[in-house]
Amino acid sequence: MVGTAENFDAVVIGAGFSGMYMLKALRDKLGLKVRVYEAGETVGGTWYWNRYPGARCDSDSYIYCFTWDKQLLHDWEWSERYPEQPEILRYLEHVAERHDLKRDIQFNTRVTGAEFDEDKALWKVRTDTAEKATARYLIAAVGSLSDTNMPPFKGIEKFQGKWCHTSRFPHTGIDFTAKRVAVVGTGATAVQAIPEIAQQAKHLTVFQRTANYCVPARNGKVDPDLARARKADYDGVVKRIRESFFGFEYNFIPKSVLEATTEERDREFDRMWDAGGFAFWLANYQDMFFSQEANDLCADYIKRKIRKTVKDRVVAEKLVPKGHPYGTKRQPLDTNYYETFNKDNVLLVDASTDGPIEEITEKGIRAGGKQYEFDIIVFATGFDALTGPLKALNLTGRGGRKLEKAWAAGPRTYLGIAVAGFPNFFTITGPQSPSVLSNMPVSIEQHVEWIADCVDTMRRSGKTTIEATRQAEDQWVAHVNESVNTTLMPRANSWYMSANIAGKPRAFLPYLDPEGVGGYRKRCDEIAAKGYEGFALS
Ligand code: N01
Repeated sequence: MVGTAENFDAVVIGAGFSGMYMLKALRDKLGLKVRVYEAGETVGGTWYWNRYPGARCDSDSYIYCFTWDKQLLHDWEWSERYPEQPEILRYLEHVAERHDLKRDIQFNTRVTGAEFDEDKALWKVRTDTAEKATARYLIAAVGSLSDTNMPPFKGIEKFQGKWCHTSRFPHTGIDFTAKRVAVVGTGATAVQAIPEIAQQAKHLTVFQRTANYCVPARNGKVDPDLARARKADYDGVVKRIRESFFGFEYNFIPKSVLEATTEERDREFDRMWDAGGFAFWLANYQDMFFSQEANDLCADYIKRKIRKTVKDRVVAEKLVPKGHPYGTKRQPLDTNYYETFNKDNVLLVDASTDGPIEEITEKGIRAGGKQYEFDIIVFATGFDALTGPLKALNLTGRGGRKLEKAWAAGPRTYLGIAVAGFPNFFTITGPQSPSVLSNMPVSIEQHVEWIADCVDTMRRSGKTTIEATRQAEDQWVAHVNESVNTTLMPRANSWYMSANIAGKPRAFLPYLDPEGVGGYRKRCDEIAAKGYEGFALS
C-alpha cells in the first residue's frame, strides 16, 4: 500500500536466515500479521549478495541450516562439506517456497527509517518505495555482516577499469580471463576468492594490509554414509550444537597446551590440521584464547606450515602473521590459498614491507610509491560489522533518541537483543550477542525462538511494551567487556574490535559468554523465566 500506512503486528527487516525464520515463527506459530521488508530481489540475505568467486560457507553444511524443519533436515542433501553460495541460496529459496514465506515479504524495498510513537506504542516504518507501515514490534534481521565497508580510497573515481566490492559482486559474474586483476584485502572472503581468481586471470596482484593465519578447509563431497549417520542422529546433533561453546560439534582440549609434551602437542595439532575447518581454531587447547604463551605455540605451528608451503622465502615471510595472537581475528579457511602465491602470475604487495595503498589512479593502484596497472580491482575490504546495518536503519526511539547517537561510543544493548529507550525493538544476532562468534544458524534460531516466546508472553499477559532498563543495559555492556578482557581478543586490530574502519570507536562487537552459546542460551532463558528480568513491561 503506497502512501498510507498499513498496520502489522510485527515488521521484520531482512529476509535472510533470520528474517525467514522470524516470519515463520510469528506468522505460523503465533498467528500474527507480519510484513518483512527486504532490499534484495529475493530471500537469502548474505547468500543473495555475496557472489564472488569461491564464495562458500565456512561451517559444515549439516549444521549450517535450519533445524526447526525436521523433515527438511532429513530430506535435503548437501553436496559438499562447505556448500557454495548458489547451493545455499537454492536451499533458502526452497525453504521460502516450502513454507510459503514470500507472500509476506516485500522485496526490493529498503527500510529507510522507523520511529517509535510513544502515544500509540507503535513503530512507524518508512521505506524507499514510499510504502509505510506501523507495527507493535520491530525486529531487525539485517545480518551482522551486511553493511559493505568500501574504504574511501583517494582517486577511486579516476579508475578507468572495472571495480567492485565482493559483497556487491555482479549477478552476471566477472570474466577475469586474460585480465590484470587486483584483490585488495586478505580476510576470509579474499582467502576464498584469491585462488579462484588466480586460476582465471592473466595476472593477479594481492594487496595485503595484515597477514592472516589461514587453516585448510578440506572441502569435498559429503560421504553418503556419514550423511546418513548424521541424519539418523539429528536430534543428538541439534542438542549438541545448541549446548556447545561455539555452535559446532567441537570441544576444547581440556588441558593447557603448556602441559602437553611436544609429541602430544604435534599429534593434536596435526589431527586438527588434517581434519580441516574450524577445529584448529575452536577445538584447540583450552588456554589458547587466554594465554599468550599457549597461543604462541599454536601460532608457531601455522607459521611453520606457511614457510613450508610458500616457496619464495620473501613472500613466505610477508604471509607470516605478525602482531596479533592466533585466533583473535576471524579464522579464514583456505583451499590452495598459500599455494596460490607459488604461481608465476601472482604477486603479493604487503603494506608493511612494500608500502601501503596510497591512491587509486586512472590505470590502477599506487602503493609504496609504485604504480601497478589493472583492468579490474576487486575490493575484499569487509564490512561495517554488526553496528553498521543497524545504524543505517535510522531508528528513533523514546524521546526522539536516535540509535546512532545512543551508540556513538560503541554498541549498548541488553543481551544483544534489546536497546534501552527502544521499546518493542529486537535485534537478531545483533551486537553484544554471540552472533559472529558462533555457527550463525544456531544463534539465529535461539534469538528467533526467544523473541517469539517473548512476544507470545506479552500478548497473553495483555502487555503492550517491553523495554530494556538502562541499568540492565549498563550491566550487560560492562559484562561483555569484562568477559572479552579475560581473553587475547582485544590484542588484535580486528573487525570484532571495530578496528577495521578508520574512526569507528574501538569496542568489542560480539559477546563471548564464558560458557559459550549454550551458556548464553541458558542465561536468556533464565531471564525470561524470571518475568523478563532487566526489562520493563507495561
Ligand atoms: O572482511 P575482513 P571479509 N586498506 O574485514 C583489508 C565473514 N565471511 O569480507 O586485516 C587496505 O575480514 C583488511 O585488512 P586488515 C567472516 O565472518 C564468512 O574478508 O583490517 N586493506 C582485510 O585484510 C569474515 O570475517 C564467510 O588490516 C584494507 C580485508 O580488507 C567476514 O565475513 C566467508 C582496508 C577485509 O577483511 C568478513 O570477511 C567469507 C584498507 N583501507 C567471509 N580496509 C563464510 O563462511 C580493509 N582492508 C560464510
